[in-house]
Amino acid sequence: MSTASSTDTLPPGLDIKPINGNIGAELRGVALSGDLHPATLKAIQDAVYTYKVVFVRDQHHIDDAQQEAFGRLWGGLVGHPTVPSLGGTEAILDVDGARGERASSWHADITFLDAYPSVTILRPHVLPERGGDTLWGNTVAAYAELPEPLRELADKLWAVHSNLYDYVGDRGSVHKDGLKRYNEVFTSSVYETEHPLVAVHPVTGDRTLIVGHFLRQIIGFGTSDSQRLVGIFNDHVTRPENTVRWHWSPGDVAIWDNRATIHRAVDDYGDLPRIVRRTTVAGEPPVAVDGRRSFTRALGKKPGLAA
Ligand SMILES: O=C(O)CCC(=O)C(=O)O
Ligand SMILES: [Fe+2]
Repeated sequence: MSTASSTDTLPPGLDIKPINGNIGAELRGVALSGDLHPATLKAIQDAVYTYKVVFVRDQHHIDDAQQEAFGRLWGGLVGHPTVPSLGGTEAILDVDGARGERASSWHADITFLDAYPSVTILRPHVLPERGGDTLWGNTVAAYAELPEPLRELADKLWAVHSNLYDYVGDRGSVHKDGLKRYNEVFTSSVYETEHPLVAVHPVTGDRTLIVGHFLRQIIGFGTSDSQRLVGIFNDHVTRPENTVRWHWSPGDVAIWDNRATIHRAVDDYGDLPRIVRRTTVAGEPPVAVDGRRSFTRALGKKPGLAA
């Protein structure tokens, strides 16, 4: 893993422990807030861009307002374009398993928009007694390990991302009703965006794959060729060597680079309650290796739904 940060220049008390060889680190010795010393914020940001997802334990003092205040240190907050923010917050998305919001297929957040979020901050609000872990995969490491001819092909490809995706996927039927209701809100406006398959990360300069469940089709390919090709790239991101799995405890906060990862929750908690709260930071349209930028090419109300 490339190291953008060096542990010898860390502010006193701050400690970064990588979790494995390719993704994830635990940050110790910091109390997150909206009022961090610039050197501390810089060290956290370097850690996120280096390890792609960073976990901070024992942040019991973080409530919705504090989570948003910490998020604002990274740039403007952005809410979800179709799902209302939690009451009383500017941009917190409440993800409630009881409403069918299980987030259990691989995705990066809101890639159906061109300027999709740069960074996501997530904390558990209600945790099940067992299960409900979250996994992240490193899309930079996945690109880097591809055979060169495949990297050259990937560099040239563009894909359509949409919020009108196969939301049931290969999931069981237990939460079908909640999922259906949620999907009606989720797709009340439909977005279609063209992204390069490979973008140059605006902070690290690394090449990264833009994949995940909002990717509908590689442009210029038929459906089955597109699916098989995307499968090859996805498999590199989600193989165990490029992933980290986090088992949540109360007080945890996860911060991830949404432009260098995909993630999913593990839907193994049945009817036990599980709610997580998410804050997303504004991003900018990705840039392909040839300098072209992503763009949202269609946006409309879903037919048959009230405005
Ligand atoms: O529930 C989780 O662990 C992940 C939720 C998620 O994907 C999100 O909030 O973006
Ligand atoms: Fe997500």
